[in-house]
Amino acid sequence: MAVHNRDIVEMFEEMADLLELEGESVFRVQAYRQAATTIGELGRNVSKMLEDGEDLSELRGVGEDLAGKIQEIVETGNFDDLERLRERTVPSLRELLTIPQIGPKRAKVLHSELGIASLEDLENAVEDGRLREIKGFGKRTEQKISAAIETGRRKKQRRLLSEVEEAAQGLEDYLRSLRSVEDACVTGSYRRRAETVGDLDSVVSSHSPAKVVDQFVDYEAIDNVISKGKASSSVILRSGLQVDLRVVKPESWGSALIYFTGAKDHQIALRDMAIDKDQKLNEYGLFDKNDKQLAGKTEERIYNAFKLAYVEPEMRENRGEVELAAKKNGLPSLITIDDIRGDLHCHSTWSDGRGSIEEMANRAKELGYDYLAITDHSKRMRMVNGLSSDDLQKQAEEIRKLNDSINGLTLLAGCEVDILEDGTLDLSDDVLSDLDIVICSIHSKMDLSNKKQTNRLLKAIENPNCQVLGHLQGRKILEREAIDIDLERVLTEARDAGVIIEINADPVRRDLDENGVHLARELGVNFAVNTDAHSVAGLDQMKYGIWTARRGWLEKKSVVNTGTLNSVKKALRSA
Ligand code: DGT
Ligand code: CA
Ligand code: CA
Ligand code: ZN
Repeated sequence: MAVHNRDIVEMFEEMADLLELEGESVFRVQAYRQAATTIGELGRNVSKMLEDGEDLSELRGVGEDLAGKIQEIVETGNFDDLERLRERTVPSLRELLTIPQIGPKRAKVLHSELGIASLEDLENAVEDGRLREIKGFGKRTEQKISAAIETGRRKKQRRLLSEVEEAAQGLEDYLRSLRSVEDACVTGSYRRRAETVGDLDSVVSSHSPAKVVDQFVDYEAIDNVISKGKASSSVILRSGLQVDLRVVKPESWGSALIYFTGAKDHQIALRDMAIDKDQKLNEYGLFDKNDKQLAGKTEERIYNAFKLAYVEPEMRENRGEVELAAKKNGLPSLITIDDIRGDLHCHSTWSDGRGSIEEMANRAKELGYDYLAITDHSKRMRMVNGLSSDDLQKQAEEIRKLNDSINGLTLLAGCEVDILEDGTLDLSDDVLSDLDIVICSIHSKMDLSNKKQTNRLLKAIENPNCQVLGHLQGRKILEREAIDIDLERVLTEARDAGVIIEINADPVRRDLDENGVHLARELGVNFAVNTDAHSVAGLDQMKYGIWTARRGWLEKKSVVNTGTLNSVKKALRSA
């Protein structure tokens, strides 16, 4: 499939921005934004839906007009209106919109007041202190913009794992569909399920490499071919993502997988083991000193030749996994998504979620879960309609009523309560102690000093109603740094108090991050992997949390929501 939902989302979002920059009506701008949201949350591929003859204008916020545009994108890979708009807009002006603090309105002001028409202009204006002279741009905004320019520079080179998934799967499908291809796999950081991905490294097994390369460069999602050799090629996809291809003979398939999956340091550790035995390991296989191939066909055989157990890609970071693989039963038996029996953090239309409690419950049932905790925001989060004590009690009543009518799934009445600046919680203890589950999270004052932020969390942990710490580090991948805390101290206190640490599965959060998970695992804390879903589709994002758990070497036993409802209840600290 050439066109992915994400391509459409990006085109519509860009369209909305450019329309706004042009001063178009709010309604047209909003229409594109709404449609982008809808497509982004769709569980199915839009091209497929069109193939099946489904009527896209039935989708929320997608009328006849936008359905037509989607069809155009799917059929041609292009979107005429957007192309024309792009041509009309100064390209460097569009760059400005990549800075989160600058929307179309501010971009227009910057242009008219200071003649700023590019990121470079903006950076100069920040340096000269000219920005703060404009109405609506204080010193703080100036600082934030300066930081965002820097982050943007880093971000340009890397993407979230979730943003490259459709492209990687499409590529794998395409390669596997070719007759001369025996097998194909996207390796590198993508296969290791890292948080971000620089490029995609595809490895193909075939008896006729040159033929595969010829067919590869014909792939319809390719924008431009950088290089093309007898058994390798590099291209840029229309989305801007780079893809490297390497084709090997079937007898080298396993060694090529190990080489290109990396990480470099893992693979070098193996190579050094070979050197110690007077052997040679490269992408073509493991060879003795007479260049006779000892292994290469599968990854297992290579690990085997070193007397190592198979190492899962998520663990190949040279963090000690090679030493463990050398011991009998030394490697952890990593948690898998099938181990998950419920989700303990999600939002509904009661606060800022887009699915009703019932819709969320139905999806949880489809996922085969035994339980789902509804944990809407507390009142401090006014902009997302956070719940007051009264609301929450009403909601809990409704949830308990719903439980009688739903079979096979138990809903828990919970709350994601804000940890206030002084470490107290945003709802009273009587209200909290009546709930089935209380998640405590920080959503404000993210820039406190290490000492204040640490004390804030320690204070929250002291409250016996605090059962789970949600997205503890508060970072957003490629967007926002983690809060500054003494993580070891917080995790230790949480462990001693019986507070569960969340691994938030939202693909921009993945929080705790993998380093935090390693530390917490060594300290012996209990985890919960939760989606924090704000829509029905959000419940399907569990895998990103599982991947972080696996990268942190977690086994099923240290994750509470792999257990029965009863065991979860026991794991939750009681007030
Ligand atoms: P990325 O693309 O930055 O997210 O990270 P990776 O891990 O996918 O790295 P990439 O694309 O540069 O290379 C893919 C794999 O190829 C890498 O994990 C290990 C292997 N590799 C790349 N460059 C070297 C190298 O200079 N030496 C060795 N031994 N292996 C390399
Ligand atoms: Ca890569
Ligand atoms: Ca690469
Ligand atoms: Zn939250």
